[in-house]
Amino acid sequence: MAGCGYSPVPSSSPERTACAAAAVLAAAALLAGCGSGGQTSTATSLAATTAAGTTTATATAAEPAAKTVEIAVANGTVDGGIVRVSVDRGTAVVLVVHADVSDEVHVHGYDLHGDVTPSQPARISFTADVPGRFEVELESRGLQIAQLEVGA
Ligand SMILES: [Cu+2]
Repeated sequence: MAGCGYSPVPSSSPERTACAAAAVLAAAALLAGCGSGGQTSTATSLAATTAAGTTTATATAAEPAAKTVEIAVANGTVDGGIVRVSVDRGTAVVLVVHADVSDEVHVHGYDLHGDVTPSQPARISFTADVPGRFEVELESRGLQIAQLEVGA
């Protein structure tokens, strides 16, 4: 808002109103600034606002992005500890599990399996459409490697 004070346009009242409105809109449009001057500034702000409105609408309508979760197991433990994953229901999830042993990755609840070897990570893709809290483990070792939490 402070930038409005530098407007070189002399007509105070209409410009002030327009600038105040533009300032609010400009703030929404990532501070697209109204400091550089009168008519041009206002036009720019309105254009930016239109673009911002379009962006917002698009973002709202967009599908949730896929969540990729990398898990690394070495020497019988999970790098950084058990990985906790929390996603909204309906999120596309990709689990990528690297291990220094051959085993089978098991996603409980969803009952999904994927083989892992030292040279080939397991890659399990699914849509998290069942709410709850589920273990992911290296099946034959009974080693929990992640906890998947899916919101209701
Ligand atoms: Cu299991």
